[in-house]
Amino acid sequence: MMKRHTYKTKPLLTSHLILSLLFLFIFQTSFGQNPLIRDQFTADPTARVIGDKIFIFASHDIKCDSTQGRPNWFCMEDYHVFSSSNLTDWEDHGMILSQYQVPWADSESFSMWAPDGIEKDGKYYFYFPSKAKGHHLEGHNPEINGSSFKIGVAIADSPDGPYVPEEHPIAKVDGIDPNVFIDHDGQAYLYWSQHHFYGAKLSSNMKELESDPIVLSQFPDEGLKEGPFVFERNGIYYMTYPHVANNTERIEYATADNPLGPFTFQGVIMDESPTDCWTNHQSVVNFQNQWYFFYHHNEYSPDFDKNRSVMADSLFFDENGLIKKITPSLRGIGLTAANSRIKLDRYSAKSDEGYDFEFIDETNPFMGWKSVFDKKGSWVKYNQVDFGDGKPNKLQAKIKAKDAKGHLEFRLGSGNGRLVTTIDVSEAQEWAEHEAMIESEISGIHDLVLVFNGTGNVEVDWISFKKM
Ligand code: FUB
Repeated sequence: MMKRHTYKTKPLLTSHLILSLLFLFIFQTSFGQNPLIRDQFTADPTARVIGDKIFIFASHDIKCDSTQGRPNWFCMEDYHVFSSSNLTDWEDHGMILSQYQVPWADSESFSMWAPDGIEKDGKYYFYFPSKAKGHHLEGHNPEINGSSFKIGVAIADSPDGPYVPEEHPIAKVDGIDPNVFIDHDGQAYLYWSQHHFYGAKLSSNMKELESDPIVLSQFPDEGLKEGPFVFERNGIYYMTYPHVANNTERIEYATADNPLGPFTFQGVIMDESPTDCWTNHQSVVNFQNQWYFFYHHNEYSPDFDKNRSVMADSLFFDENGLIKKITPSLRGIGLTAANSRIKLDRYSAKSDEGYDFEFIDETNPFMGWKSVFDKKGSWVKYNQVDFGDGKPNKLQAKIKAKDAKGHLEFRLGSGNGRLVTTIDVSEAQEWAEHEAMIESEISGIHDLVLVFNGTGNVEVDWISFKKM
């Protein structure tokens, strides 16, 4: 029979305060799990592999005041780029382009919508839509002067900029959501949306069209579609896109044997958001032999769906090259280091009853979430924790358990997996860091399960494994 390791827990002494502050400093840039970026709103992600890193070129939602942009609408004045070498720790390279720097853009329109960034011959090309100067003037007729949205390009020597925008938008391109695909022969294609999907060859300078735009055929006429993103795998060209087939955008895809189609509808990659985020916007990338799907959701802004956050999950193909449908997860991608602050509220699975997660501070969603257990036997599972050869001997956990009795059980694998240690919650009346000894050796990568074996209500902010 398995030995039960029960330790009376104690709040950490002030001598540990310095260590705690040190951990805070070390881990505040550790942004694994979903959402990937945890200190600002981000949307419309295009993920690209550049060198040995993955970069995200994203939109940047902000909260506008009444003098900025259109009330209760998207408010987007600039772009940031992010990168990671392990899918867990994301670096914000800062602002790379703003509406105030683009000569042709209306710098009061806050309409820097979904962008794309791509490398060609050692240069970096950043494509972005914005409303053009004069779009709101009386006499502007979209039928004659074209859409109020144009698409421009800015160029840099490094993926994180500085990017220098071209003087004028790309000629013959009216619309939003640019996407560039470069085929094996080096030919680049530009795609965008304006009621329909359009595509054209880009000239080798990547700044102008080489062929006239064509309307890409075989896409639904009913329901808004936008956000085209094309990639190639095994000779099949995949066009992925958000489409409002029913109420809000779901992500669909079609395939072709030519970058400009004709495309054949294949299916749905991600269903509509169950929580009414009206938009979604995707990209697909292969990084270190695994395919990933990047998208967005209003995770930090449940009451306003124009403040979104970038998410990512693994993507898989079947043997015929069809994409398997993805259910959005909170756990997301990448390994989580056992000695980081593991947020179980970004779980892989949970019990049907007795477990939920809530914002730590409703007034500041970027503080993140906490796990809440209120039923004996309730549990939460968190996959892919990397212990390396660390062999931790202590578990730390920040918990609060007002008037609760019983234990939190920490197990590896599944619900009845190997018991690592337990924490007695009966003395955790207020938020405090508690610790418990670990006697058995743990190394390698494990899934983790936390089970509440008690009564009352227990809240968990984070847990962490330490060697001390
Ligand atoms: O982010 C603004 C717009 O919302 C994008 O351009 C669309 O694709 C949708 O995500």
